[in-house]
Amino acid sequence: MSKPEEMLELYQFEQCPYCKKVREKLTELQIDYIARQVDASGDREKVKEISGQTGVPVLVDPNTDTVMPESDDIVDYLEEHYG
Ligand SMILES: N[C@@H](CCC(=O)N[C@@H](CS)C(=O)NCC(=O)O)C(=O)O
Repeated sequence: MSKPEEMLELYQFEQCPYCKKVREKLTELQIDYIARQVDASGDREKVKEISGQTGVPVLVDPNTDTVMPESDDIVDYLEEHYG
């Protein structure tokens, strides 16, 4: 399948193991993305606003109007759309 036309965004923080899983899948698929850095224990207002919950990772794909939490769902989504 083709690469995304518009850049994906990943709300995440470096030490989060679930975020790492998604970063590794993005790298494996050679997909460029914008990392939106979230405080490990701080303000999650933006994450809540866009996804309706406070957990990260959250993937935003403007190509399909998708906003998705849950690392396993994100990995499956990336495989399906860009794998
Ligand atoms: N089941 C989720 C777990 C994600 C998760 O627990 N993320 C932590 C950071 S490592 C978090 O954001 N916790 C705060 C919260 O859920 O509000 C996934 O696989 O993405």
